[in-house]
Amino acid sequence: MYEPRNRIACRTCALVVAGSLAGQTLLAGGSYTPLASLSTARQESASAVLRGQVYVMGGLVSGRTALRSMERYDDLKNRWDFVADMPASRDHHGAAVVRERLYVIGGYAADFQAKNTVFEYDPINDTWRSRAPLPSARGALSIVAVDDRVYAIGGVSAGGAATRTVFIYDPVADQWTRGADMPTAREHLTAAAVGTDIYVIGGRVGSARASNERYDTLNNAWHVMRPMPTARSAMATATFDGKIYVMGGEIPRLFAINEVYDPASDTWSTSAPMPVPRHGLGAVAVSDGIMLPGGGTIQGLRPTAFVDIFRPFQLGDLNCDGAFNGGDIDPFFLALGDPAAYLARFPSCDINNADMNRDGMVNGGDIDPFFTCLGGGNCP
Ligand SMILES: [Ca+2]
Ligand SMILES: [Ca+2]
Repeated sequence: MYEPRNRIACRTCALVVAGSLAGQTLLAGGSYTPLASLSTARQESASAVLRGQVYVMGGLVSGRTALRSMERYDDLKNRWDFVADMPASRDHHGAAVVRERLYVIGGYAADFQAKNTVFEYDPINDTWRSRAPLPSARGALSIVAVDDRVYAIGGVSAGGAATRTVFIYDPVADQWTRGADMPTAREHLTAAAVGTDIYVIGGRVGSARASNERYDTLNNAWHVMRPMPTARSAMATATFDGKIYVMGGEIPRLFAINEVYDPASDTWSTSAPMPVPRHGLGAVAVSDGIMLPGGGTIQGLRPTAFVDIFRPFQLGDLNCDGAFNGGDIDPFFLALGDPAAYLARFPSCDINNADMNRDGMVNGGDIDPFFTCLGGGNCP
């Protein structure tokens, strides 16, 4: 969900830029920078931002071993610290934050059976407690928070069937209600919020799905949107600057692809592919990009501790260093005056970042908006 309180302070950017530009992988449409690895390799874990810090909890470390542990990212020291274990091991669960509490919902235990548990984490006291359970057990589901409610969407039932259900949790009342069923049953699906809408993307029922369905939380209504170009499941999905990035995944193979959905136009585009393809990984929007902890590095099971951050290119960033500043002036004029020379000099950058007035053309009309934004005025 794109919301300032869910995004960590920009201390990470300084650290990333100063510390590891040499390790950055620049590709058309964005860049990926490795961060400190998790203490424990894990896939099918969950992740969330709580009080400005990224947490990763649970997941599979081997075929039959689910984890109880939770790690918290220290963005000043670029390291992960263990905090209190969850009450029980979980994998294929989901997590979301409401009112500065973390909720870990559903998932499997080592028996690979879906659970109905709800665990609440208090970051001040580093303690967990159980809350009202899901009305029905679910694993490989999606969990998203919107307006102080937690939405548990789809996933596998205790009987192993893919579901269409929406369960809605009110943490204050500690009560669950049921929302309208989504059009397409799915598990290993992903979801992300933009405003008060939740977009539920991909997943599988045997084979992978390309479905993109929008749940309007205000009206409890579903709308079928333009499908994702590449059917996949178990992707990393997060909202950044109003767009939804859908990265990696599996079925029918391991994917590196990064497809971007723009809810404003109901269109898809392609951004930079992942240099380290994974599925069953975390995805958390932070101040300067989307952090991607862990995941499986082959289709099936091979968990990694690897973590990187994807930073979409931004308008005005013509040298694609992740920042818009005076260093972009010369590349901007090169892009305007000699696009071929620009592309030759900056082969991994996106010339469309010079389209400052977003009219689909890079030309003189972009000069005033460029300098207005650079000078601290209105930016597109
Ligand atoms: Ca720049
Ligand atoms: Ca333009």
